[in-house]
Amino acid sequence: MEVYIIGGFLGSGKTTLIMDVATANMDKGLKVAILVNDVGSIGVDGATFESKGLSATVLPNGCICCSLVGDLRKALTSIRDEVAPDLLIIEPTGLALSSKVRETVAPFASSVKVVGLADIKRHKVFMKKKRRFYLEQLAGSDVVFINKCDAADEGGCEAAAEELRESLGDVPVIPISLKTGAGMERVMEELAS
Ligand SMILES: Nc1nc2c(ncn2[C@@H]2O[C@H](COP(=O)(O)OP(=O)(O)O)[C@@H](O)[C@H]2O)c(=O)[nH]1
Ligand SMILES: [Mg+2]
Repeated sequence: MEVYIIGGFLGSGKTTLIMDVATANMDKGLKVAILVNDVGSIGVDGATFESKGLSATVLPNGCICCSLVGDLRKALTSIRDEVAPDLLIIEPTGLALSSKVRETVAPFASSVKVVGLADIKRHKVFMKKKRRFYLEQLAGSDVVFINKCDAADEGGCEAAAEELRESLGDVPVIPISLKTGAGMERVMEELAS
């Protein structure tokens, strides 16, 4: 099974992105499963996913990058053996380091892709006040999307993308809006091709 890990702070649009990506892959005939560890909105996410016909596993009360590593391994084993999806999409908590989740997931997956989701509305504040963690969380990604560009000032998302490219090095950084659909063809190129 292929695995996508969608990292980023609470409220940056992880669940919204996962629904779009899961739907696009299901439309292509793939079997898709979801594993949610987002303590902020567990009930909602689990129910929402199930209502779309996705197999959803929820791991509440902890973080799969640290206290729940054992639970994550158990969940991965049972998803792989019992659900056997083509694609598993994981939503860690907003505080998880995706690079740590990747380490745990790798032995269970034929391939792992880590996506970092940033929120343009909070980019400036995070660069100033939470810079180290913000960049460390995004740095483990194979691709970074800056979301909510519909709510940015003219040129704001491109400037933020450039700033992140300078800080993160080799990672592609792509401005998008999950609300308006701007940049979605790049999202699907990366995650549903
Ligand atoms: N303006 C705007 N809001 C968005 C966009 N994408 C998601 N949101 C909203 O941001 C909020 C948090 O989204 P959610 O997917 O739950 O984020 P998560 O906590 O990372 O899973 C929700 O109210 C979404 O409707 C976007 O592109 N633009
Ligand atoms: Mg969520």
